[in-house]
Amino acid sequence: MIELYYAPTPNGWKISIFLEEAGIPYRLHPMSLKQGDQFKPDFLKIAPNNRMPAIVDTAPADGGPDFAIFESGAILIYLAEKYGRFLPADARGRNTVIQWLMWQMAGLGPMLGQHGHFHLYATENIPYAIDRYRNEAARLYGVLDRQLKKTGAHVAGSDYSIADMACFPWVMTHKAQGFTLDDYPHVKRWYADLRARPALQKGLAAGKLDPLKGDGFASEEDRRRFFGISPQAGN
Ligand SMILES: N[C@@H](CCC(=O)N[C@@H](CS)C(=O)NCC(=O)O)C(=O)O
Repeated sequence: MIELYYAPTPNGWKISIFLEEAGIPYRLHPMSLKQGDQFKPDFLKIAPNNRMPAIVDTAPADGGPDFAIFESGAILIYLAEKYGRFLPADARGRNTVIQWLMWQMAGLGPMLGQHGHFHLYATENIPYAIDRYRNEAARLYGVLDRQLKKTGAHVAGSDYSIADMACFPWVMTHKAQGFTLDDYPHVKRWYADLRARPALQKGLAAGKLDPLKGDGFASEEDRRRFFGISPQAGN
């Protein structure tokens, strides 16, 4: 069984989308990030970076003990390899998917994450930070648009892959972040194609509550810690 430690955010959705697309049974362990579940000692044994998503595979292919994995990109590669889905077996195809997965993990996700923070959540308006991350996010949208123009289909080529599953949930934030896909017509076409997939929609529906909305912070200290304004565990 795949035990999924999860909150409904872009990084969490990557994994619920994969599991639904591949039709793999899993047990959801909903986490409240605002209440600090990511800092609980039992979770840190699975995910030492105190961030979700994380999984525990209780039936690893080698027949060994339970195997815990953190970092959404590593989880996607592990699941793709274990179940032989959404990652080509040939070296070129596989490496192309991994290039775009790494691009998402190191670029698109973190830059949209920072832009989202300064644009939507920061209590202080800091134009320097907003502009810096907005410009970089716009550049990355341009890179993705040119790639999708080239492939004419999916992020890493003709086949749907874990690179699409990693990028899609972050592109979902475009409206809230003040981007329009009209500026990126190839991203717009790809986004609509993926949005129509029933399994992807099921992945997005997992554990509906949005942990970044509502009044879920127990205290101002929790809010400051969540957004990295106060030191966190391990600092
Ligand atoms: N690089 C990590 C990022 C994970 C991450 O930032 N998760 C966020 C939610 S999207 C989190 O758990 N935040 C909790 C916190 O900031 O305390 C991954 O892709 O798994």
